[in-house]
Amino acid sequence: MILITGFESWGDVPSNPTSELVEQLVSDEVAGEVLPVSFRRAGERLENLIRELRPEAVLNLGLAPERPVIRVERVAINLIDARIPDNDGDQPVDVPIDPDGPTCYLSTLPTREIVEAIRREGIPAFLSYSAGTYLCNYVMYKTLRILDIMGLGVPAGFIHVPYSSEMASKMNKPVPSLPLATIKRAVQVALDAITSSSRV
Ligand code: PCA
Repeated sequence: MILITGFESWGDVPSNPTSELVEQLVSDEVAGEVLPVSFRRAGERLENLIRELRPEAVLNLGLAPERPVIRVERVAINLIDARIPDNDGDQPVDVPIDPDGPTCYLSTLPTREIVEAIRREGIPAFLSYSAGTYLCNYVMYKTLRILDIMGLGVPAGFIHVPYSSEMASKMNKPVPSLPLATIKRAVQVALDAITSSSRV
């Protein structure tokens, strides 16, 4: 069983393609969860899910509103610096995610293979060395931290996606986007790469 997570919308983002992706990708082998954009609630939800499901891999997804391509994140840092409040109105600035945790965790997914496999499909994808300092970095760090504490050596990491073109076409400002089917294909290719590299 692979666990994939997405996010609800937040701030001035009208809708988040990752919640739709998670709903569409759930299957017998894939469990999905849409996480709240909340520092207080997202970590707890993740921890409960991982303890309950004991997944063989975890793939967290999030929207990067300004980016035109798929970005496979390589590193999560132990820092929150929220530029805007989360959906509970909390805005932590310059605080560690876990005061007892390491400075950073590297993704344990086959990140380069995933980028290459997505590009072979004709979909633009890049490695990224910063998942930001908001909820996405938080969830990637938390996932790797929880797995570390539990001693579960399963692959885990994060992929940022752009808006879907379907969403972008309803917005009143120009934003980079890819068709939802294209983003979904990229995530499927990533899941295949994770499965074949870890023989989940
Ligand atoms: N993207 C935000 C939080 C939720 C999401 O989908 C981020 O990049 O932190």
